[in-house]
Amino acid sequence: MKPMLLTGFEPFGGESINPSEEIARALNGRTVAGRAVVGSLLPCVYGAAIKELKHLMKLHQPMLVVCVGQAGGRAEITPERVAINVDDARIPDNAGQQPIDKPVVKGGPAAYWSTLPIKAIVQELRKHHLAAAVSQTAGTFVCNHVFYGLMHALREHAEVRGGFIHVPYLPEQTEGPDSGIAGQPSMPLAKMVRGIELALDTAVKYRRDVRRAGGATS
Ligand code: PCA
Repeated sequence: MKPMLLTGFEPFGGESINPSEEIARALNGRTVAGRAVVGSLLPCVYGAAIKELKHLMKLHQPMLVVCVGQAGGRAEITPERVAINVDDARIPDNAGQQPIDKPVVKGGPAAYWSTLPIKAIVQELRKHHLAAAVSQTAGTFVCNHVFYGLMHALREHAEVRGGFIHVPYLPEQTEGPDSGIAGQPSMPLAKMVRGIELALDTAVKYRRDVRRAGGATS
């Protein structure tokens, strides 16, 4: 049986920890919905992150790919609806690159939809008392870049579904006395791990998304 690929990112922007890395590490080797989870790490670097993702996809031949990243300031686990064809960095990436208004893929379509059942995921997470909402933008930094690169790579592989989920800060990032982000929303790691595990489970079980209003952030 083909595995599921779950990726997290290395820390960036001066942080020493990235919740998405911890989640990928925690779920690596687990079985979810009868499938093995391969948890792996991507560099927070334009170009290199997509290269590594493609390498992992070739190596593991997954039936599902879920990439996870940190979205500081959000309070919920947020499956992303759409990846857009633009790199526009607010801060330099971990290699010092700061592209402005560049396409992810020259000549590529403006956007790709997630092929994850995003509303079913939100519904399942809320059923388990986890804060979740659909997000309408993954930003224009490395997360959106990887999300677009993923969906572009999957465009001719309709049998492999994929998408991106952003998660909040961890409490230890926002609680330190020297934290420049004190007071920002956060979520304990155990809840995030459970949330992403449920998202993987839901993605396998729901071939089609549910149709429901609400659940979206503005
Ligand atoms: N979050 C960043 C990149 C890596 C990560 O975890 C983003 O939202 O683009």
